[in-house]
Amino acid sequence: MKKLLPGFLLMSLIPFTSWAQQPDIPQPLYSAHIFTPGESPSYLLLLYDNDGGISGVNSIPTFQCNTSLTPSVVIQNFGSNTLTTAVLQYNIDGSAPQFIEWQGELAPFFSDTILLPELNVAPGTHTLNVQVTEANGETDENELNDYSVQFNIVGTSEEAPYHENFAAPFLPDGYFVENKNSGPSWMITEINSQQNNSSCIMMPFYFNDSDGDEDFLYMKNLNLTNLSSVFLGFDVAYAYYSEFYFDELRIDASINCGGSWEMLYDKAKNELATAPFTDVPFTPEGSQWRREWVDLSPYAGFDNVLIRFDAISGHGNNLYIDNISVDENTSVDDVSGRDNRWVLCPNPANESVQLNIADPSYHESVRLYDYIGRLVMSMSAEGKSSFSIPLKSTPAGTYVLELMDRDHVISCEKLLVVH
Ligand SMILES: [Ca+2]
Ligand SMILES: [Ca+2]
Ligand SMILES: [Ca+2]
Repeated sequence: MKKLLPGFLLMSLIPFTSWAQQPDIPQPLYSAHIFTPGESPSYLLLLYDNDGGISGVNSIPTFQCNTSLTPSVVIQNFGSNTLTTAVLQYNIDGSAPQFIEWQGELAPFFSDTILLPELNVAPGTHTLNVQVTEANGETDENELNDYSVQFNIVGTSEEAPYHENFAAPFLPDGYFVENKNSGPSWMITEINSQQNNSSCIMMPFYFNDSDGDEDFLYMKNLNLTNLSSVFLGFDVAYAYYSEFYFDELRIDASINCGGSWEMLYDKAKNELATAPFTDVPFTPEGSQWRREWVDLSPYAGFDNVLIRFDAISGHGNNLYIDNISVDENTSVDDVSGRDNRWVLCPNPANESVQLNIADPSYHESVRLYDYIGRLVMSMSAEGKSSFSIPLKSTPAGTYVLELMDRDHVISCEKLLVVH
């Protein structure tokens, strides 16, 4: 029988005002909400005499490499009667349900933890659904406190060289998105201006008004044992919204399945932008793409390398990524068919490096980036077939030299600076 919670209990248990001020907290009337690990639902009303619910699922990371997991679920009494028996039903992705009978003694709002049997799941994105079907021997009528949590199993790593141009209208196998607030996030979209095919991946920052929100795009995990030097390449297109509303893109890598991450790339605002800022949703023209290179050489030889794109929202404007490559060389021939004729000498270099360009007629500039993608130097290459770049004041390390025409990267080379 439905009833309203007495006012004093409502006020003592539920921070109504704080809930109303925090729209990111899952609201109690949305049964369709899918939780991510660590997120907890909130419940406001004791509407039923006998009502068991699930208030949390533990030991389900957002992703893991192991294909078996042993979650525990938190059963909570949302009814006004003491809960002494309950039947839990659970399944993965809507498959045949399994049942667990629970016995105990829970006063209203008290909870207990139940360990589920080991679950074995195939690589991919999955949803674990847990619900209480019976409470105190009666059918549990309140489904709003059932629980679903999404997780990802990382499969066997794919051997590099690796290329992905997002030709299909859905995320490629082995990719997944971590979006804690369930807002607008990484998605496949179509941009007519893009080369190869019109599909690419987009982070709709324009529509994400949650400042500081992080959305992760995980690439297919890769086996780099056959490569001695490795570069991650990708096309990017981005415009920010205004002087005060701009976003950030980071790239991290992990060799222990996400146990720890190293940041390899970090750009925002002008460094990230490929087009002038605009206050309408940004869609790139063909000339508004730029090829980026990230040195993955420290990861050469590892057999399970996980790479993620970390989109940090500043409520700016849309970001696009396409034509991801993980390969030994940085020639863009692989992805765009452009010419690549230049020589760096010496390499490694100490005081300077000499550039010899076969056809100087359509090259405009050379840019030098450091290991995490920060622009170190930019100089004109217009009409020059040979020139020298001074490196005396450039710290020793790994760099990337880009040869540009007016809008595009023509070619990239890895440059080692030693002193
Ligand atoms: Ca229930
Ligand atoms: Ca594409
Ligand atoms: Ca988000």
